[in-house]
Amino acid sequence: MNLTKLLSIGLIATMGFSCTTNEKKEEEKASGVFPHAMPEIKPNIPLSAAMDRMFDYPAPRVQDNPLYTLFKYSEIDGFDYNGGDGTISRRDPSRPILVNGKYYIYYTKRHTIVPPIGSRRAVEATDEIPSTDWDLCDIWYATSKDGFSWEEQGVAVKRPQKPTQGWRSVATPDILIWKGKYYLYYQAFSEPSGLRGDWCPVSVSVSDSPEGPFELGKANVIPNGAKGEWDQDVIHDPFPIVFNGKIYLYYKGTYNKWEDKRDKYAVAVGLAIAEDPLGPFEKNTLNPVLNSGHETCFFPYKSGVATIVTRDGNERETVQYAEDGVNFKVQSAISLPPIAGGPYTPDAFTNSDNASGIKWGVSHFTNQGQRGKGYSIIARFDCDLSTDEPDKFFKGSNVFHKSDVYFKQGLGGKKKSIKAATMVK
Ligand code: AAL
Repeated sequence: MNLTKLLSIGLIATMGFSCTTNEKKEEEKASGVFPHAMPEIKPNIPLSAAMDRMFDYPAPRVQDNPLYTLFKYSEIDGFDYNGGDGTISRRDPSRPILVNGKYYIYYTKRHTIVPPIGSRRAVEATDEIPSTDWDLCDIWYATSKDGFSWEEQGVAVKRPQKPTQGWRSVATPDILIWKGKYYLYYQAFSEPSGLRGDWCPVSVSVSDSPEGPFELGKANVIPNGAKGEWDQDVIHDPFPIVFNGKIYLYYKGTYNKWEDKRDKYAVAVGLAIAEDPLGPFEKNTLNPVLNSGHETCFFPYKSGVATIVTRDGNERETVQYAEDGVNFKVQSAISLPPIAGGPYTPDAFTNSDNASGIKWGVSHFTNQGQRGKGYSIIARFDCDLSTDEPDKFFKGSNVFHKSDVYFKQGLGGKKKSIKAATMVK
């Protein structure tokens, strides 16, 4: 092709493009109708509330939204569950950390003579019979070279001797690396879970190595709120990151619940900030900072903090972001979020103002096993909530289940008897 021909094609193409753009603008102005081609910015025409807020997301199309992702799961082999008889359980894993070429995760492990009898029967729990899946547990750790295949190594934090806090069970850990030391924050139960709700203070243990030994650093490191405050009873799922040069520790609280209003249960997430891992932790004055969520999952993202909100509340199954780590806004709605997710977060402790986000992690599945033999397993999840070149595989906008997933949900409430009566006829 000669140069003249090339130039003229270029000119025609440019003219064509500017005509289309101009035409589009004219069209918009003339009709005030939303255009066929997706506008990159909010068009200057009257918009419905839904189309107006579409431009408040990181991108108007979900497929282009860096804070939207699909989640894909892989089984982790190498963890023995005693044939699934409910006597061994692993749950609530920490985020993986990478030290000297090896990933480490920490998690709740229960190995009891019988499966849990349930929180409603907590008074019947003994030194050998667990009430809940996280009763009579220790914190164990596993390592991996690739994040897919893991090897259990042993106990990281053993429940201490009575009466030290946590003698009944230590559970739901997450890890902080701060000035070369490793800190595990975890729930320390001194009674069977279920006796007074799911009551336990948070302890922190410290070690010079990711492999331990971990020694108790401080018990009750994040104190409960005063009577009448939302977090008076529950400080759960402690989850530390480094942000703004400080330790930002997010935690879950269930409220509006105990003692006499169990069916009014609500969940929120609070933030406590410290300059030293052993505290003092100061609670944010705007707490709670999330109106939804359950197990906590936060990560530094660009110059702010992002979170995966999994279950409970109006904003469950969303990804949210806060430039200041406090005022979170919904960025996307997601499907199949990782429950109790611990994301591998390269910038969890780097205090970066351009954090790269996350691509994988570990999470748990509860409700394994037959009725009365409940236990949990840890699995790997993959996703794309990172600032790298997007992996299109994770930006698909739908998840389709087989019908059995829907049918297995079952019918309850008043309609159950209507259905039963109809079926008989
Ligand atoms: C979870 C967490 C906390 C609760 C229990 C074990 O998944 O929210 O850890 O106490 O359930």
